Amino acid sequence: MKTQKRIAAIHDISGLGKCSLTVALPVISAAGIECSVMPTAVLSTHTGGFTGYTFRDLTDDLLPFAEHWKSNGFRFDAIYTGYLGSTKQIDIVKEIFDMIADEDTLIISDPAMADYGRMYALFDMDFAKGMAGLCKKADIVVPNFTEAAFMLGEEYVAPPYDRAYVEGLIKRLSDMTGGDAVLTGVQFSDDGIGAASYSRADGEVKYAISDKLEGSYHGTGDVFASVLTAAVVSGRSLADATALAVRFTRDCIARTLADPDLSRRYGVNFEGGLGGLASELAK
Ligand code: PXL
Repeated sequence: MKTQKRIAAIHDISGLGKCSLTVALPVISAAGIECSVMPTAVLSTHTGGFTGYTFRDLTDDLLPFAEHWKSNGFRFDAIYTGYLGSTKQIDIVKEIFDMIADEDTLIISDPAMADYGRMYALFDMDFAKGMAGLCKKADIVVPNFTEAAFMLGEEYVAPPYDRAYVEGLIKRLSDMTGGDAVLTGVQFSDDGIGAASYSRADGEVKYAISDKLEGSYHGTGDVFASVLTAAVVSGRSLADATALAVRFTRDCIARTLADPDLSRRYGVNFEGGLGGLASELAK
């Protein structure tokens, strides 16, 4: 029996709408990995497409949370960060990396803050600068094209892309962070979508592209990054983990599209894929 791995997931918890911790926790658990959660904020729903949501900021709890974990001597195979509630939280989470990571802890950061050329509600460009600073402490970053461009101080470019742009962007990003990168939302044509991965050790950009299904769905970035994190911590290479995350996310969208209850489009049906993910990662 191998020692069970442990990941600390630092994200908000949005009560309804399937994103951040309500995705990271089940996905990582399905992979057989312990998921310790550090909630950055508690919301009634996520902020994309809902109005009137509650937002309980937990900034003041984060350091005491981490101090308690540290004083108990817990070690983490990985720390996985996502949506953070404020620029102040970014600085605190950087401090938490120094407190609870050891030299073998992998830091994976999804700078969840923007999409389609726009920052999410509640964030501005200073937040993007702060997030770039946090990503410099990560071993793997998982942005979409908007987040990558904003962290580099570049203009957002809408799809379709050519290889020269994708490979230039991912390498500039990796040079900025000093780590590996996975870029989501790669589209070379109207009928395919996927991700590019760049491992500095290989020095090569690899692609995983699937067929593009109709519509756009909230929370797919969180589903993707959670599966990628679980797969990397399970021992998959970055390129294999990226391919698995692309396939898993595509299948979540297919399941959601096949569901006549449109209200379920606040987040995708990832639950139906957890059994398959568990078997795949147990191999
Ligand atoms: O899926 C990213 C995300 C996570 N958490 C909250 C959000 C969003 C995107 O809008 O609002 C609270």
